[in-house]
Amino acid sequence: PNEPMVSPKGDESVLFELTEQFLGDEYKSNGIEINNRFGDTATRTVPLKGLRRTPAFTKARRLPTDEEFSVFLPAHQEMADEVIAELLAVPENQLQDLLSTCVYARVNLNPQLFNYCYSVALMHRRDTRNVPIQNFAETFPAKFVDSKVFSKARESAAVANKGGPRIAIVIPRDYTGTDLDIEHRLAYWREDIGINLHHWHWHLVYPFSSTQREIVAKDRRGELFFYMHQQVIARYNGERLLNSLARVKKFSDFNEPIAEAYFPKLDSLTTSRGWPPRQANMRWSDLNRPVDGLVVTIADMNRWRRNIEEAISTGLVRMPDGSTQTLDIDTLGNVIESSILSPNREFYGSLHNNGHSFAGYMHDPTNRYLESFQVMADESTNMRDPFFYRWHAFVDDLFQRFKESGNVRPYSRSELENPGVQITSARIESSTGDINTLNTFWMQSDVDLSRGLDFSDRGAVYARFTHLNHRPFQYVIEANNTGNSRRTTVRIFISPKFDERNLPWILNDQRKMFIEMDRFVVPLNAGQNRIVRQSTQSSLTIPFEQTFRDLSAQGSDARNPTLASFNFCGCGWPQHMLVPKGTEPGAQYDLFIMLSNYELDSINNPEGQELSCVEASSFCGLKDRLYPDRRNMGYPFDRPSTSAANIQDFANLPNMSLTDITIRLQNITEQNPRNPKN
Ligand code: CUO
Repeated sequence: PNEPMVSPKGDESVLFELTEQFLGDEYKSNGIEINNRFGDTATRTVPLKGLRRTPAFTKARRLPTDEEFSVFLPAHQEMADEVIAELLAVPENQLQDLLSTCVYARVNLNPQLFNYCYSVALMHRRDTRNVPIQNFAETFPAKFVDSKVFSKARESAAVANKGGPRIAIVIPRDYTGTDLDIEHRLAYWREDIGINLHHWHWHLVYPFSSTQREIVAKDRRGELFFYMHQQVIARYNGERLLNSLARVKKFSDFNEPIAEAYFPKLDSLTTSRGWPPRQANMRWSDLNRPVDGLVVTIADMNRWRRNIEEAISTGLVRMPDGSTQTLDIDTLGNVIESSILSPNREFYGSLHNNGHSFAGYMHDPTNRYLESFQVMADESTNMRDPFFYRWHAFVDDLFQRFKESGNVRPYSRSELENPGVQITSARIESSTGDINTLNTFWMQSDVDLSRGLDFSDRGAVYARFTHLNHRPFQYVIEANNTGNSRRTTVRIFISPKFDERNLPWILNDQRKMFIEMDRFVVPLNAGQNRIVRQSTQSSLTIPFEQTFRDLSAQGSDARNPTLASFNFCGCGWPQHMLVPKGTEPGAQYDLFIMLSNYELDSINNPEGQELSCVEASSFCGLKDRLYPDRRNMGYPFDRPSTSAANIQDFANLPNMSLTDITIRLQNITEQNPRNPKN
């Protein structure tokens, strides 16, 4: 109803032929001819097979089509469970039936609810696994860019000739605040479209609830919840130091006022309302919003937290029958988040998810004003908000306390060394010719928003945004192997060299600041070896074109079969944000490289599975396979060391190296060469 049943694809626009069976009552009774408006511009009409059975969607129908949807709201999660179950229940390889069921769901349900369930279903049905799901910034661009873009886009669509050249609508770099707000210094990072897309995609790949347990029960998903978010906090903290701010302060007193304000300046095209802002010094309140299934108090949060802290300090999880089990990091991830894999959701509650809801409803905790949630309660928008990092710093601290508790043993020398393997030299070579200097700069890129706009049948609507980028570089590692030929895992991390007072770190603080840059397996011949690895090959990142897929102006990747398998492949840290911003004079960083013992790293995954896109396994795992590293995620920095006080002590094994590097920001803005020529 509020978006067309047309799928533009390249120059083609496809119209589904909706018979009465598909229409909601409001259309049946008043005789609206739904096809007419877009029928004029459709280049192809697709007839639909009749529905064998009309899905009841008893719960899902209760969400009006013009409301926001969030998986953090228990009522919405139940609706999603219902729709996903229905889409998965269509028998395998009955794709016409699936299409009809999807169209029926699309016409009759809230568009965001539909989009979420449709994406999860495509990703998890065996017969649609390789069907690309649409980029979320394409279907719901309003969650990613300044709301002013849309009125300008309407204007431009109204006056432009079909197919004529388009002038990009420029999104200013500082549209959500000024530097009078110190937190605004980080806006370029928090509001980056690629970072927000990564986070949305991660949670789509790793849902925390489903009536189908196997959708949730992916290999080590609880540990990956910990690790991916831990690395986000480490990256954010490093970025804060570069902007002369201290590391983020965890939000641990749930009654304390929140100093950080946030005014998102996003409008929802679904609700036709602006996203609610947060003033400085607002507080959490008990939530009593039965309509959202959200009746939870701060006292509940404190009780769950105490129970989790008890599990962390004892190393034991209490089961519903009163027995106990040993706590491990994967279980702890599922407990804290919480996912349906949490062994005792009654006792440990849903601490992390409800934190997002408390933050999301500070302005209307009892629904008195019929207000929708703030950006914190939506996974595609919450990384924009400074409070996200305060909340996740609290969450991360729980995990770190577990890693620092007596229940986790520090690594022994034999778990860190790699007998016979020695790094003889390691350096970074930049494409600029610099050695051990990384170069960053600003770039303006155009994205085509037209597919998420219902007035844009006249062609592309480009928005031009500014983002950080860096010059490509390579790692060059020389290693000596006195043993037989074998494999090794190369692990590359960087960290700021000094803390916020410009003092060298103690290891237990710096280990939390190391950010993973790459991890890969290479063969080592007997004798001297030279390992060369490009920055674009990072196991963390996906290329710009894959982050933005159809959005990228010249990427035009719907027509590029090499990017067909977007589903897992859209998950990944954006390549353009791989390197921290640095500073103009140059920020000093430690480069840590380790060649670990492959016998303790290896995982038996089936070889030879054809992949049609770059995978970013460090944060996102591998589709239908085991996480490709047997070590604990974050190894070797996930645990404190008992023997080393600082990184120099720690990195003194022959299979490790520590190199001083500099990250230099060149404060210029370049145009992305892929931008369309005006
Ligand atoms: Cu990703 Cu809190 O888990 O946002």
